[in-house]
Amino acid sequence: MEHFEKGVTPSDKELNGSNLRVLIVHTRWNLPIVEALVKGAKETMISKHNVLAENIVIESVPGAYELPFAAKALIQSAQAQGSSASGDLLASATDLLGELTTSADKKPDSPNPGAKKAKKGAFDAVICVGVLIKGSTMHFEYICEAVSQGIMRVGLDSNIPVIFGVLTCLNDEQAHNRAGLVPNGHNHGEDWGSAAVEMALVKNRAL
Ligand code: DLZ
Repeated sequence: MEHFEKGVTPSDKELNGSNLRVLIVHTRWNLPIVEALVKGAKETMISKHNVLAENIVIESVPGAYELPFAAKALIQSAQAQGSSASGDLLASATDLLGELTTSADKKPDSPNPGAKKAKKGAFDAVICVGVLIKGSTMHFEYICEAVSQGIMRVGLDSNIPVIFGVLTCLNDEQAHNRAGLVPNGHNHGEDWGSAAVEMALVKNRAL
């Protein structure tokens, strides 16, 4: 048998996200690990897929159980605001992980008149990011089940791709490994960033 490399094989298509607007909703439970995953997703979308930093909106919720509701509410309000002037509210939503905002993100307008501008209105994709770590009770099982079903439902009901960026780990070590926080670890946030761009392009029939 050929050598088997576990994980996702990158798409052979060009994943150009320069015209996409993406929402990342993340938990504040297990925040240091979540921050690494959000950073991985954000930086991959910007550096690998040309998503504009100003077209990535980041919001937070307490825990993973809240992710589906928040994703749905934010998708709906962005759609309702559409391209109207009130769209500025979400377009300028604060980056709740301030340290993830680079100085380039903060430039109000590009001096280059041909440069792409920040999009307003509906999101093309959403990434829900969280880290569930099994404890000694059944809480983990209930939350995992509810969150995975909820995230799937939000995507199918809203017709916006919602990426399942939730680690469901048996211990801290697994979580650190999958957030790329240990040597030879892999940051799954990077895969989620690529998945969001790919699925947004599928949804927009741009692939
Ligand atoms: C309660 C709880 C527990 C035990 N563990 C986690 C976890 O590992 N990761 C996470 O994101 N959230 C956890 N929560 C919080 C729930 O997701 C939720 O925020 C609360 O039950 C309130 O609805």
